[in-house]
Amino acid sequence: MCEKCKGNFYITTPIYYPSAKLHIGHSYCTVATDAMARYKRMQGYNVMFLTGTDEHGQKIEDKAKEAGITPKQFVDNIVTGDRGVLDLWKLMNISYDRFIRTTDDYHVAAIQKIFKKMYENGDIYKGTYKGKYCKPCESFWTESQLKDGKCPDCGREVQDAEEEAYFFRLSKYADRIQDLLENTDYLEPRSRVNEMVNNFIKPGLEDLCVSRTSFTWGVPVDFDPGHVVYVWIDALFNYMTALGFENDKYDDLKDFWPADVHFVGKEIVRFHSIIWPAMLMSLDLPLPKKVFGHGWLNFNGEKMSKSRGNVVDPYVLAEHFGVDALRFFLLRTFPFGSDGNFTNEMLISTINTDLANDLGNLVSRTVAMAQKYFGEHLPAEQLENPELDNELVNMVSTLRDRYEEQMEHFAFQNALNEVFKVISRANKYIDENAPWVLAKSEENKPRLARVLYNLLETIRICAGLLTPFMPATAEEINNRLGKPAADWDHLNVFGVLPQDAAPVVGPALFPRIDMEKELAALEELTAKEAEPEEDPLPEPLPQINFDEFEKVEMTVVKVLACENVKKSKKLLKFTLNDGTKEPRQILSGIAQYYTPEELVGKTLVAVTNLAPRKMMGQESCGMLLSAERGDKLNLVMLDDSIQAGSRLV
Ligand code: ME8
Repeated sequence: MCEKCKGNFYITTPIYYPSAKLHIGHSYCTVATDAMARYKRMQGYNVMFLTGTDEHGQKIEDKAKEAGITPKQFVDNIVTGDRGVLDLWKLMNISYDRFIRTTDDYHVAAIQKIFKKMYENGDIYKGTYKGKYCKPCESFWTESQLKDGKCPDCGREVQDAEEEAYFFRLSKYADRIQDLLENTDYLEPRSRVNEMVNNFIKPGLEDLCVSRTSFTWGVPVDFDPGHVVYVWIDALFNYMTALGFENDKYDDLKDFWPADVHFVGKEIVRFHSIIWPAMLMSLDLPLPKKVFGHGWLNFNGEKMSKSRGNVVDPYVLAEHFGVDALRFFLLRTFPFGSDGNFTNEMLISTINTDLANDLGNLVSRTVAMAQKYFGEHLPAEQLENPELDNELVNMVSTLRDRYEEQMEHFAFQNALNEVFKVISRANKYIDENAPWVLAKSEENKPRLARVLYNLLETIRICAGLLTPFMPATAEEINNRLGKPAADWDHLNVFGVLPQDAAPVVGPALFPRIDMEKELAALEELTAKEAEPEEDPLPEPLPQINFDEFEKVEMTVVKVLACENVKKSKKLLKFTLNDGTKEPRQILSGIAQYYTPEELVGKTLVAVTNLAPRKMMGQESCGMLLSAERGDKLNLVMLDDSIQAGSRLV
């Protein structure tokens, strides 16, 4: 630890599961962690801010297979690829100190050692797993934990699972965990403690299945080939391997473990407040000082997810509104411990009200007046008026303390409320003192200078305290004030700016946004960005040999006539030219995809040696080829230049 430092501070975000690109909900926790890390650095702490990606598990293996690439290629794409996780954190100005990928060699080797240690101390044993498994959540559940027979976390279907597996003696630690949760400040907010104790501990903690044999994309159990380590053991220990636990890559455990706080979303509080401390207890390791379970952001009242197509893409929003505005909005609008509902209207109105009107105007009005009335710099001769000044000056000099009190409790919203109360008060101070009236007489110039000085000092301190939330904006404001001292020790002292301050005018920090126009533009963009959930691929068919393939006669046909079949919603009746003299009749169940009129004259492909069959009393001699997945269907159509009767080979 450095001489001047107040101490070490270790803070983490959950490591992201790169099964799809991140949405704004994912950025929420990382922005909050970044604000806390920057705040602690500003206070003088030696901070370690860890984030990363959690890259193993069946879901990733499945998705990679579907995409026809290896799991490593799949995760590389999402983590290091264009507009991937690393790009996003860069864009969002996330000041992490370390980034861990659970596929990193040092981590994999460390997990193997950790698993073996728990096996050797008897806390991991071999048994048979029978239960339920939620694939998307990578979670095992007992029958009693299911909600209406479905996964209690995501509400989706679970599968029966039975296999030889290793178990962790979670049950052994039930009493110690209950004591930890109920009698210490380990888990916050407090409401999450009751949830954990009542829903998971009191019904009885069962031993946890900690290995799988049904897929391979995980950390192999080195003493039992075929088993891979349960992804949550692999993931949770990242917080320690990234500091050098069971590896030589880093040597930071002595400085940073135990962690000061793990920020995690509410749905993974269970892993961090029950499984994580139990495993640490098993290895006799110090427990993290705190886990803070933040709420979830919904979007327009619905759960946010890429697959549901209602995604709020952080790239789109950040590029559109600016990174600082987005970061600010996330922490200003929603209390960190509770759920929130994200809407684009709220985002725009927060930018307009807080940033354009209150903060932006305060800065631009003050700086513009200083320049207009005094030119390059304020005069040193200034006249105080305690009656008019004291309220503002007192409010500003004590702001840091009120802000600190809120930040220490991770109450970002309240901390920002304190800053914005001062900003509003300062705007009112302008109206009360009416600088434009003072400017009319030479005699009032010293008073005018003091009014502007007080405003500039207010801005200096507010901008300093906004640094963790809007680092680039705070720096820009500080530049406009002439770069006065804005470090922590100067943020509770009024009068740091030299009397003859020389502020410089700049463009509007946050131009007002036209709500209607922006909403329309955003809708268009987010619709483009949304990735609707893909329909599952059909099961592959057994292999056939070439002779079998050659038996299928596929012929080019031209549509001579087409009509709906009476009393059938699905069937279209085609009269086709198949190159022979006789027209061929085929019935096809595609009426919901095409109107008869649009198909007349088209060149299609038919299987022409299929045995005829009757449909709705009419004969169908063959089958038209089409491509189908989910609820989409396209007839196979060829260029009209090809003759009817040509054979597909
Ligand atoms: O859970 N609002 O990864 P993950 C707020 N790999 N937070 C949200 C959110 C939303 N709409 N959607 C997701 C994992 N999050 C594990 C963590 S840690 C050892 C392993 C949050 O990518 C979510 O709550 O599914 C979680 O904290 C984080 O994003 C990462 O989610």
